[in-house]
Amino acid sequence: MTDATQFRLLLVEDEPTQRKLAERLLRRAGYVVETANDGEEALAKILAGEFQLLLTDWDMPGMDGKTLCRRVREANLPTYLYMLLLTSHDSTDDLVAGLEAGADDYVKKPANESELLARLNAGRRIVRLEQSLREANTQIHLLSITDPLTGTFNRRYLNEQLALEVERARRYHRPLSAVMADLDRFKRINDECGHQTGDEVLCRFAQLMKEAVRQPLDWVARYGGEEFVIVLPETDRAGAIVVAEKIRALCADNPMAACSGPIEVTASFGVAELVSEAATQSHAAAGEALLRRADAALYTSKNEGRNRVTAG
Ligand code: GH3
Ligand code: MG
Ligand code: MG
Ligand code: MG
Repeated sequence: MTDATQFRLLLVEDEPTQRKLAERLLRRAGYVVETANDGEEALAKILAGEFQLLLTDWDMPGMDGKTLCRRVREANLPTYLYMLLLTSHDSTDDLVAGLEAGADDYVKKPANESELLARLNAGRRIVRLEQSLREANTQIHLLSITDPLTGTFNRRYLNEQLALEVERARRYHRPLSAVMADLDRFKRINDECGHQTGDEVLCRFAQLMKEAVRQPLDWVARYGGEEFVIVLPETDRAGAIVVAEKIRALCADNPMAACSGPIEVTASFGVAELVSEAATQSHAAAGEALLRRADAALYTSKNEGRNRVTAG
């Protein structure tokens, strides 16, 4: 955001002539302006729409500007609204009360045009700062739950989210299953073709799993090394076997490019469904037990010759 045209501003003023004048000034400065005649109308518009700036008169019939500021702050909007009070109250006590109610700044009436625009400019800097902070936070959060190599969720997310899935499944009496997947003889691919090819195979396998499930309801996490967990809410044991078998076949039937031409890559799978007997365990402990059972089933698949699905 670099200029005023990308800022939505709500102007609140009960006096029609003053409102018109201010509206014209703000539009000329490039703001996208909406108006309201009093505090109630303004609050409804703020709660319904996305504004970045509020310029409000203090004295108005009904809800006044100071109360409006307080109500906006109490609403805890998802994005920051910069609020500027226009006031003929000029005692220090009044101004302090306005700022304490949640206004960011004030301009005394009658407002000097260039001062008003300069103060709104300062408001835009705050709004931009808050926006970039929010974007950075989202990005950091995403990084903190993503496996950098494969783009699946990571172990941290698995631990936290699986407990929540267990909680939801228990509360609504819905099935929940987990599939543990492990590439077969993967060490050999690394040894024969190098680690980089190994990495590529891992990424392709992760991609294949993500495409095979119903995102975002179903999700895939890297458990570690070449082991992944597929979490399947609303899915019972039989359904989870179907998903695992589909991925097993997709993998086995589609050779992946490697150092000396395409190579067959297979994987083994262990399936488990959340059991109700575990209802006394904590959600996290029940999630861990679910994974242990899927892992035991995977171990059976490995022992029985690999490239297969076993359900516990
Ligand atoms: P199995 O069929 O019994 O699963 O045999 P395996 O060779 O797949 O299993 P093993 O546990 O012996 O070896 C796993 C290999 O996975 C060894 C390790 O170097 C490799 N590996 C783990 N993480 C990565 C990674 O991020 N990139 C690459 N290229 N290799 C990885
Ligand atoms: Mg007024
Ligand atoms: Mg393996
Ligand atoms: Mg392994």
